[in-house]
Amino acid sequence: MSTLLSEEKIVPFVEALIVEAGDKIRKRINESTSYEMKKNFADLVTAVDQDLELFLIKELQNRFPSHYYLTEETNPTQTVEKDSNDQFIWVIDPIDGTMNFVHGFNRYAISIALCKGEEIILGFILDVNNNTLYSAIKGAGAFCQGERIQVSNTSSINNSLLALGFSAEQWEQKIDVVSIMTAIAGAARGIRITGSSCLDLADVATGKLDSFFHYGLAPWDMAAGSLLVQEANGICTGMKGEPNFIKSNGILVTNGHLHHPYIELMSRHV
Ligand code: 2AM
Ligand code: CA
Repeated sequence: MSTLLSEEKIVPFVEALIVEAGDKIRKRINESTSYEMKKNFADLVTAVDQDLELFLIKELQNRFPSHYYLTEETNPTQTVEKDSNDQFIWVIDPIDGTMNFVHGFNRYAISIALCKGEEIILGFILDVNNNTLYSAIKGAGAFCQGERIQVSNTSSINNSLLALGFSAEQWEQKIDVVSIMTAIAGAARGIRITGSSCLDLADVATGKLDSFFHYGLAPWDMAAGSLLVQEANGICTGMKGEPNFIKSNGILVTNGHLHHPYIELMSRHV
């Protein structure tokens, strides 16, 4: 890791923290049905999301007092200043898959990434229900429960399993994900819509899925998972291959072999 920080100290600290946070979510599972709406009826938040985020920020602030935060649910005191490439920024989603959490559908995760300026240097995802920990270190690999992971070798769309998602805003605006999905339905082996982007990214990184795309995600939905995929030798771009997927309106993720075939297939329907 080409930073001022020592990964040997940070990685175990964040891994222990995210596991502790997972315990806290599981202990409050009975509160999951009590939610508020944010922008619309599909955009939900619970007290568990908010409390978890504050807990994570407090613990990280104690340990790294000069760092900054970009988070989904609260406005931490040290928010990111624009155009500073030397800032260390923690990008946090306390629960990715809040709608699943509220409905008792067991697929949601905690996602934490550390960036130096715009470069994502560390990524951590905890699959809360399976208590499975994913970690990625820029330049040093991607891991599941400490074991190195690798994307799939699938090289034809016909043999591929793809996941996609709808963000709360897309649901309202009806961006035409459905027509892209229809095209893929005739070409790919299967399609999954699971409701947790960061776990879909983790599943591409481990080779369970071959590809994933999603419009309208926020940085906290994809920062940690995108590093996991890249360190597992996969590719993340915008939907038309743009390198800066965080700033694009959609993200396309594949095992690499399928990247151009999927861009080509989707470009006929975007
Ligand atoms: P969330 O659960 O943290 O909100 C579902 O397809 C995926 O889209 C989830 O990762 C979900 O993250 C994300 N998502 C849902 N609504 C969103 C919104 N308004 N902005 C960005 N991402 C959103
Ligand atoms: Ca969230």
